[in-house]
Amino acid sequence: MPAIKTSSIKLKSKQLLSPGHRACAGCGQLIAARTVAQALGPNAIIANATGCLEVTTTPYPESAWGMPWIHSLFENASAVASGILAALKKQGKDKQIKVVAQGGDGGTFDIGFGLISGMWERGENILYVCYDNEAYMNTGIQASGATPWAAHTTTTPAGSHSIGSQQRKKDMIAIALAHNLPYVAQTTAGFLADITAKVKKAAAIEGPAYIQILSPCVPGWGVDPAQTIKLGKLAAQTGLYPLLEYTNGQLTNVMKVPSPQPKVDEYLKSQIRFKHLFKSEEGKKELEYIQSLADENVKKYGL
Ligand SMILES: Cc1ncc(C[n+]2csc(CCOP(=O)(O)OP(=O)(O)O)c2C)c(N)n1
Ligand SMILES: [Mg+2]
Repeated sequence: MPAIKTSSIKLKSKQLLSPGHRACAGCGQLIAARTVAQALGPNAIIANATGCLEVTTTPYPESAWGMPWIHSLFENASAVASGILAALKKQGKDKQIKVVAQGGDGGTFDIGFGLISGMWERGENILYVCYDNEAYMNTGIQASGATPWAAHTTTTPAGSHSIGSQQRKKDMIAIALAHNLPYVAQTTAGFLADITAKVKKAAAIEGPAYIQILSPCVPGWGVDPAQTIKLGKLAAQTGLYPLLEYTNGQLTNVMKVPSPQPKVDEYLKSQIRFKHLFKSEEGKKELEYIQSLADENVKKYGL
């Protein structure tokens, strides 16, 4: 066998999501997805919604996935996962193989939401992972239901008449909890060991589970590729995107913010999508408002 082929086979057998894919250097979503894949192990089947993760890892005829993985439409990863689970049940294999659906925030908060809600209603034993980079990145940074207050996107451009997005981020964690899921968690690409622990816990639970991972996006947020992990950490440490874990509807685990609590400015200032806030008196007021959202979280979740 030619040497090049042998080495690629070796690589495949070692990694469930291999490097050499086409995501941006430093992509928070790919770092998180690789961590998720490694935590799941090979006995899992992933249904993946359309979005950056799918596009960058599977340009036909190549695939970076070393585990069973199927691309669905943008909106129906959860329905495809339900079908996979039904087939595994029929074959008597549903206890040995974990079914996972995953997608971006657009595919989760907005366009795939109806089918996700149905999957949760049915109480199916499927783990859903949302990689939240806070906009429709794959199609050119359009705002989604996950886009935070005052962020510049191509559909919420900041300028003389606008401070960026004027919608508050949709609370998908609360929506998941409203479906009475046995396991709901939030984490960020700044805490890879936390992702691993949460995925292992969620995969071991019988029933539907939801994990939402803040995934800093290099072009969409306008950040340096070397900063994505740091931003994932700061998002949680400021209180804006806290690390949370709910078991049977009860908040069972949080990561406390450091003392002193870093100000949101520290998190926002290196991101081009928020740069307009640092240029005017009006922007200063918005920064105060964003700080109040972080402080609200600190109180609400006891951070
Ligand atoms: C029904 C439908 N509408 C729109 C699209 C175009 N589209 C493909 S990926 C995408 C954005 C994905 O955004 P998100 O789910 O947040 O994932 P990201 O790329 O940000 O990781 C859109 C709008 C599509 N493929 N199908
Ligand atoms: Mg997105």
